[in-house]
Amino acid sequence: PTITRREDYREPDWRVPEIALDFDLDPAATRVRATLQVERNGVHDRPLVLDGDALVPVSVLVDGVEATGWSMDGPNLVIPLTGSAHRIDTEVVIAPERNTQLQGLYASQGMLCTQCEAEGFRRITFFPDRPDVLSRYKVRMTADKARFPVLLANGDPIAQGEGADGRHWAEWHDPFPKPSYLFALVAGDLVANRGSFTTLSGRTVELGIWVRSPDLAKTDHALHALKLSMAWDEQVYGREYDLDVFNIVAVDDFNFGAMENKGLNVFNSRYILADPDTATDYDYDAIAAVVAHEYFHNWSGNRVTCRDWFQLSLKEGFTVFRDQSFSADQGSAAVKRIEDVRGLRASQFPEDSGPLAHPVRPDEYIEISNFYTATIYNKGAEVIRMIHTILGPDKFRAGTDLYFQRFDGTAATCEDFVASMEEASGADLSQFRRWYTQAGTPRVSATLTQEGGRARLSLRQSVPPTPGQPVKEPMVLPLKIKLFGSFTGRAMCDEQLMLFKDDAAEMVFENLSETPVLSINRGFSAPIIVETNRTAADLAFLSAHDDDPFARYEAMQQLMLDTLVASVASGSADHQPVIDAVRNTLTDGALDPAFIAEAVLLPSDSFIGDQMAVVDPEAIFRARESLRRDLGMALNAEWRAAYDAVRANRFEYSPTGKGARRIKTVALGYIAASGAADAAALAYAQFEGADNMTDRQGALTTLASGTSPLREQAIEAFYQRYAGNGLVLDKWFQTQALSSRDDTAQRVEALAQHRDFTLANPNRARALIGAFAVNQRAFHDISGRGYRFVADQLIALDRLNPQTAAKLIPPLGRWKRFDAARAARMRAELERIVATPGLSKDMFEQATKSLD
Ligand code: B3K
Ligand code: ZN
Repeated sequence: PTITRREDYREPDWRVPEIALDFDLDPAATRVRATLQVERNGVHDRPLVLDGDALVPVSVLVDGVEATGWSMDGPNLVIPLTGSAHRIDTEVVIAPERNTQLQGLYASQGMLCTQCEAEGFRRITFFPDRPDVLSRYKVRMTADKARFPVLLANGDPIAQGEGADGRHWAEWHDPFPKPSYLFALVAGDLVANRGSFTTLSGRTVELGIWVRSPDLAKTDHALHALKLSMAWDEQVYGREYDLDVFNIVAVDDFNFGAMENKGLNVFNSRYILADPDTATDYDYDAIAAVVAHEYFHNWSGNRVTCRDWFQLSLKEGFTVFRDQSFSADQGSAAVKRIEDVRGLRASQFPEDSGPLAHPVRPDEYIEISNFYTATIYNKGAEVIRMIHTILGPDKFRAGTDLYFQRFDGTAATCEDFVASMEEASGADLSQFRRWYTQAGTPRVSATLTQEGGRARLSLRQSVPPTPGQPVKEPMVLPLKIKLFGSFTGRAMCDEQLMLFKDDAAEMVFENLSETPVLSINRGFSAPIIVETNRTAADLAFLSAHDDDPFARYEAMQQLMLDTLVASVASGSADHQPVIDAVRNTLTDGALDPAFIAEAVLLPSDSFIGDQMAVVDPEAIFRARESLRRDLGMALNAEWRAAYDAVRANRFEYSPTGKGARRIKTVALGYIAASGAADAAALAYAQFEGADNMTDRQGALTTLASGTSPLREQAIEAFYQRYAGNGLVLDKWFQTQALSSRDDTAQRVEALAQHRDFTLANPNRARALIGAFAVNQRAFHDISGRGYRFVADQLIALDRLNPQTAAKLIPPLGRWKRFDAARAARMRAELERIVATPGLSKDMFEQATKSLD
């Protein structure tokens, strides 16, 4: 397979200012006629090359005349042209119902829909399918009126009418030039939850959330989130919506979360549909965040798009930062930051330390779909957040204003963004740009020493080698730092923002009247790993006294981690400091319950593993369970008090309601961990009596890892209650795949044979296989059966849907982190995948890189 390199970027040979598309829609055979106005870009004699993927031209016309000189170069259509501007007409026939890749035009549950990013448009029609070719689109769709009464596309509806034989048609025009990856159409039997929004300048926008009619009652939350997002982008970024309509369609079969097509977002239904009985608080929050994310792309992605796919983080990192800020403003900013950092550590840190590590702006790829990663999205968001921290909110806003104004209607680069930030603020970000080029998570060691009234903070940084980048330069690390007096608990200075730019640095604090304790990287101001010389007592102190909630959480996590790592190393550890710290937090009436619930959770098995030279999944599991049991027993009364305080709450979707449900299930988990005789009955009562999915799934999760006979009863009752609800069945599969029981691998193998299991639906595949592969204990069973099972499934999935299959490779690629026996078995499965005949280039790239 060929490698695409950033340094090879060239402007397009031909521009396409206008395109008209005419679809004769039918699931078995859709006729696509395209009319392109093409213009030669610069002086050259190269032919027009139109990307195609599995397309066969039915006809090709140049300036209205049947063309003869065209040829195929592999999948692409090559048309020699003599003039500087021409009209090109092509016609192809495609089969949406046979499209199992879910890329291009495909069928899902009776509707037809599209997904074009990154390179799906070429599966619909011949076109220069690259983001720096911007065109105005006119779309006409004709379809059977009974099967497809609703016909939607980008932009504004222009006309509609009846045709012959029960068919009807509609025309949509999008006045904003856009790249092909933002094209979308949807045809189906859909109903809309309608709303409207009045913009900053007083224009009215008609909003519609389109679903199949039984789902209509589950769309209010998404519609509400859309209105909040539109208002937030006006207030915080001064960005106004620009079309008269904004539509969102929910689709059951979708490769990822959602897609920001201009004026017509298409969503995985899991990020639209919610009611208390079927969606958890986590789902409600994720829906609001994804609705916001896709809406925010209208400016950061659509009005200003990417020049090439190496610039992907230009729109994704920035837009994730925007959606994170939006969510932080809707509820507890501290809890949101904790969740985002936990996500970064769970997905991006392992990526950055493994075989698939790549910079935020990569240098090369085989398959661009493999680069929609936690590094591009989440580390990219951290990079934007650091710019925000360094510049401050006002200069940051001046920078985004300049960026949007200067690059509106164009395809821009990460460099354009950073340069706008520099120009608007006067800051020098030259060294900061290394965040775009160097992969790997920086490590900082911070040592605080005291002599009399003076303390000295010594810092050292290093960036580990990553594939293709053996040697690294020092990074710019914005570190928020503060000292607290260990006796009075008082702050000993204001928070300092230090820009740490060299291999080593020192900071001196004078006139100290008591022993200081170091609070560093407050708010997770830099996405790095910090090692300090703080003692268990220091960490316990900070977990109770730091005035930055994130730093409090972090101190508790570090205390827990240090305890667990010691326990794994030596078979046991003193649990008392953790027990005392958890008691303090749990019983601190001044704290937000949602924060408490996050702070008292132990680090995950895999995060503990990430701290170790060689991951020992069984020892980690034992150490963690032992600490959970001791916490459960020692604080039995406190957990029960916390539980009883909220036990009788009725469902209410509010920050208070969410906090109460969170602490409730966390407390239930600890009561179960203590081995209390009544724990399973308590969990079953919560399961049965729940008036919402958060409580019900929380109880099911607790039961699923236990040994009570009530476990099977709950699993069966859950299945019966939600039979036919795909999104809830996903939870059913996932909860079992995440169980910490000894027999999880067998169970998951059996579930793969269940009549409701299918690889054809990406949500279902991820719910079982994706979840199992991150269940550290079960997946890494020493027998190797977990590896074999996942490899078998991925080989089968690759034949249907390469994009979704390739996304599930990374857990197998972590072999270097494990003992020789496990590593050999993991490698053997990767080798088996690579040797599979007909493997997609998506899987080939992920699996071969994972073997290095
Ligand atoms: N831009 C899309 C992601 C497309 C993924 C293509 N493999 C959704 C988003 O990030 O908003
Ligand atoms: Zn995005």
